[in-house]
Amino acid sequence: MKKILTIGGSDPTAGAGVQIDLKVFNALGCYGISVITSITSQNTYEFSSVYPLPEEVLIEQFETLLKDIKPHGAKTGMLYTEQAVKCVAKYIKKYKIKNLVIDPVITSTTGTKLLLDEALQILKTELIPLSKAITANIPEAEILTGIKIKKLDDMYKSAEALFHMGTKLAIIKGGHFNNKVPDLLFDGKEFFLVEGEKIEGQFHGTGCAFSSAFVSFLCKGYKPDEALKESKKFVSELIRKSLKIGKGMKILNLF
Ligand code: PXL
Repeated sequence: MKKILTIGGSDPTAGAGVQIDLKVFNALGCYGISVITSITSQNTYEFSSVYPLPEEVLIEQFETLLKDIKPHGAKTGMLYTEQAVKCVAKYIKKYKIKNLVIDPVITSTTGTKLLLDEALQILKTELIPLSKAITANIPEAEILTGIKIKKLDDMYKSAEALFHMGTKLAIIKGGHFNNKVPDLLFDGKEFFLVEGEKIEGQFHGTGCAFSSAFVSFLCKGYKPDEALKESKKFVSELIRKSLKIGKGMKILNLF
């Protein structure tokens, strides 16, 4: 069985963060392991706080886990601090982890900062060059590349710019577009565009679920364009079946 490491924040609703990542790995037949960077306090309508874990706690988790278990792939979600980004880069290198998928989590659906400004710079210079793929939504791609995305053509330019930051597969998710929600992948040579159907509403954890599905399909040997198609299909289905478990946003349903 493929083993996949998620590195990110804890979300008590289990709708995003490491909790949803582990559920996605499981649903796709992979074994998920985790390193927690921060503890968030939130429910489906309110995000109240972020508590970043001290660096030594991150180091302790990585050292203990990775001397025992070698993952086939990894993904990052909420990293929050510069120290956390640097620490992740160090362990990806030290344990030569292939198939690193970066979900560049910058703000929560409710608008809370999930990556500090200094950390964003380090993510660009130290972590993206170690990655196999980056899965950015439109606002994240705009922040990372500085290119405003107003039309499809801008997505192509942005994907090229992301690729040139040092990843192997640049993915831009067009969920914030209104019509065909196009997702675009650029591998340095070719572009692949996958369209879907817009489902109205706000759903918690779709970015986390998408990047977790993508790393799972990559680890299972799917080609990048197939992994993209399958991940999009998988997440659309979770959105279609989403549940209202609290008073606010709906969460993805993996049953
Ligand atoms: O969806 C991004 C995300 C990632 N990780 C954690 C989160 C969120 C959004 O709220 O809470 C822990």
